[in-house]
Amino acid sequence: MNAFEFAQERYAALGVDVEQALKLAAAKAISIHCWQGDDVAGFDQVDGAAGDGIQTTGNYPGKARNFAELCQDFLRATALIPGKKRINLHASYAVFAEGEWVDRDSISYKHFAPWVQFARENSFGIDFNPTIFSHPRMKDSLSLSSPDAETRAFWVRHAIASRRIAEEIGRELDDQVVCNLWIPDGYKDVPADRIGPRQRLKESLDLIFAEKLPHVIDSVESKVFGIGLESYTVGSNEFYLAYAATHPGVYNLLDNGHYHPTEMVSDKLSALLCYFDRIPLHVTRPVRWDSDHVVSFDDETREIMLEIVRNNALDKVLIGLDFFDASINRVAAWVIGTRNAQKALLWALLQPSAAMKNCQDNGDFTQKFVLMEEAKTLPFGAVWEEYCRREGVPATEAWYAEVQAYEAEVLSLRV
Ligand code: RNT
Ligand code: ZN
Repeated sequence: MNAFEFAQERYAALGVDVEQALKLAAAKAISIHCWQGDDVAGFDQVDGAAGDGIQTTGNYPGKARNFAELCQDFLRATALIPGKKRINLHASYAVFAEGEWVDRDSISYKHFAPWVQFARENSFGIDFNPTIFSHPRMKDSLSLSSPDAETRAFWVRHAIASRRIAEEIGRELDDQVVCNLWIPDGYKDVPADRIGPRQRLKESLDLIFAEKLPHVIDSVESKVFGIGLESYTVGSNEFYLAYAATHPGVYNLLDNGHYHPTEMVSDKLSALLCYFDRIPLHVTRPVRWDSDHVVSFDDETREIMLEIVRNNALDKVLIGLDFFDASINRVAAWVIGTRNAQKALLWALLQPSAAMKNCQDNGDFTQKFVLMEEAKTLPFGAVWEEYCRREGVPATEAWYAEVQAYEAEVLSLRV
């Protein structure tokens, strides 16, 4: 009996069907953010760098500088990651023809057609985001809530253009595309008026979402604070949750770096699932604050996946990733973070959830506790390695040698 067969038996004894878990893990797409590859710089600004409420730290050499390099790096990473993949794009990654440039309120589908071709060739789905930060039209880090009507109008036009691009991508790929809106708008110090910016944001959102687009899954992403915007965030959790609840078709995206440190996104999923048929996620790793560290195989990542599985919500929760670490090899960062998300998903699918639920419903909390703890040391590694083998990717840490070779041959030549 090999290690995988042994694992199958151990799991079966607790009522867990390993083959079924492998099947479900392989079928669930994870949306991998393009912005890990270049520190959220994008292609549309000279010397683009993340600004307005977000920041990357680190200066590891070799970041992607253009469309070709970003695609090449993304493919290097995804060849080492099991499972179904989508690529999550930001509007700032518009691909312009030689000598062409248009501002963000004038971008259109043609600027993303090369991405669609890339996605098609590699069987990736696509998701999309308007880019409402790191741009001269941000006024004091305010956009859709700005007191300046022209600033608001510019960003409304950009968000509408982004939704239309997402719609066309969806039509082209015969798919539903998440179009997620996040803005940094807020104030560094205690504001004198809290409701004005929120009323203006609400008006802007109503203009943005007026057009019904059948291939788009719209979402809004709240945040508790941003860097340099510590005292007040216009798009708070309450604001967007209430907006989504009262605007059918607009969903509330949960980023697990965007809450107070003891608030858990894993606990929010079941609450939202009572009311929403979809929950888009940004899975990240906040270290003391919204630091966007690379996703680890840690307690909260596993708990988030466990809630998706236990609530029968694999079709309802749309898993996206959001991290950007410029202090380590960026291709390795993609691989580590996405393999960990996949690993946590498979781990969740292998928990004896039915048996534990039974115990809870029968008031047998002792037995539930016993199962929960014993399940932690089941032979998960053997199943993970089998999953990787079946997906045709390295099962062990051996994948890193491939990234090291890529660094020597490709990344280190970028200066
Ligand atoms: C920022 C939000 C947002 C961005 C990306 C680049 O705090 O998490 O999702 O990270 O859109
Ligand atoms: Zn996010």
